Amino acid sequence: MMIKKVNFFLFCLAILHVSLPLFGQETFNYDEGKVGEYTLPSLLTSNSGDIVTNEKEWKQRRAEILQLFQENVYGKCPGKPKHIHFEIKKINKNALAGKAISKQVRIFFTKGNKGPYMDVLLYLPSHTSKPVPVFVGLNFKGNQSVNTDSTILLSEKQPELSKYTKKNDPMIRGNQSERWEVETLIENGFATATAYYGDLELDYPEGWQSGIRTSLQTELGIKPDEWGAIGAWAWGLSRITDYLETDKQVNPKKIIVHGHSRLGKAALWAGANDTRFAAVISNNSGEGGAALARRWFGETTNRINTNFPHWFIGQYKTFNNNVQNLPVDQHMLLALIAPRPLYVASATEDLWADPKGEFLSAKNAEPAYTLFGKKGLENTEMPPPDTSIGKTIRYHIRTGKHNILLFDWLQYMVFVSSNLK
Ligand code: GTR
Repeated sequence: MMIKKVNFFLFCLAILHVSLPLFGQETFNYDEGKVGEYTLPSLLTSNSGDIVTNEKEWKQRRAEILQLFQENVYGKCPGKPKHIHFEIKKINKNALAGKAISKQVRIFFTKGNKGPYMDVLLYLPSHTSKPVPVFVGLNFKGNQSVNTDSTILLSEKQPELSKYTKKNDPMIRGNQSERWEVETLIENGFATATAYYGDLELDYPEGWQSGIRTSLQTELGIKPDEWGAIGAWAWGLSRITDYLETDKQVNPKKIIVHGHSRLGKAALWAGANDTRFAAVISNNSGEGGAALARRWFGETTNRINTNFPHWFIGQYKTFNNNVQNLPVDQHMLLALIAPRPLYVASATEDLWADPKGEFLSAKNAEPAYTLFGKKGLENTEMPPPDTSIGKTIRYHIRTGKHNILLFDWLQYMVFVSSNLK
């Protein structure tokens, strides 16, 4: 009898062992054959069970979905601080060999100029008679990293990060310029605005203590644990937009938010919350960004929450081993961008971000676009590498590694020009 019980116990364990990867996703899968079955939460079925069939009903459903993401993934998203103000630190009318005007603007979030701030670097094409569209995105290593332009003010916050991470990361002008096609954008009539993401919150688990989640809690009426770092970065993107709306050289109806990787997650969340962003671009944003959480491939919910406990709220961690119970999946985040143009991009060697999961997520966001009579990806199969497909939702998978490169930028410019007439 005893032996039988033990055998039954072992049998159960064996079953659990087989099924845990599918549901708990505690190990990493790179085998398409092992992805398994999953069911996505229904985009167009409201909390009360009604099917959404038109724009008007979508408005309500959209609010429900936004709330589900706030409560389960990214946390609350505060609005514009009452005392926000801007200080122009530097204007260069002859930037980039005369091709551009650069403006460096400090955004203060509280009264006076002693409180927390973020430093924005804006390049505008010099030879334009009318307000221009602008690409807005945060950078990983300080404004001086985006271009070798010696007039860019050095980041004040970036050196602080090295103190905590103990990684020697000297500030080198232009060491991220491969990712920032400033000249190409300017030559094509676009402006580009950026700020260091660490101005909002330094990217390490205790970074919130010296970031805006702590310093602005009274001003914004939100406790540090009611949102996460991704939320803080997304909030910062909206504050850049607050400034851009005051700049006469910028077209406020053509503000495009973009981001790579973790900053792609932030760009999507910013685009979901702030409809002033006329178009949204996610570059290799992966888990917690464009990629479906339920698809067991590459990074998992468990892994992202373990490695980066500061990115999302505590509630998200409760789904570490049962992602199938998460009331949302990322196609619903993408749908929050509808009917605005959305670009999702992957890279062939970036399996960690699950390119197919990013594609399928974009595909499953389509029904929201259809409600507005907009065309999404249309294709049901992933396109071959280096081919962009779709209209209002567009997708490509670039040959190569996890990065944002000239090929990506060229697609984004065409996408914006054709969608934001
Ligand atoms: C990875 C992380 C990804 C992605 C990436 C990045 O370590 O697992 O989710 O965001 O970092 O930001 O480069």
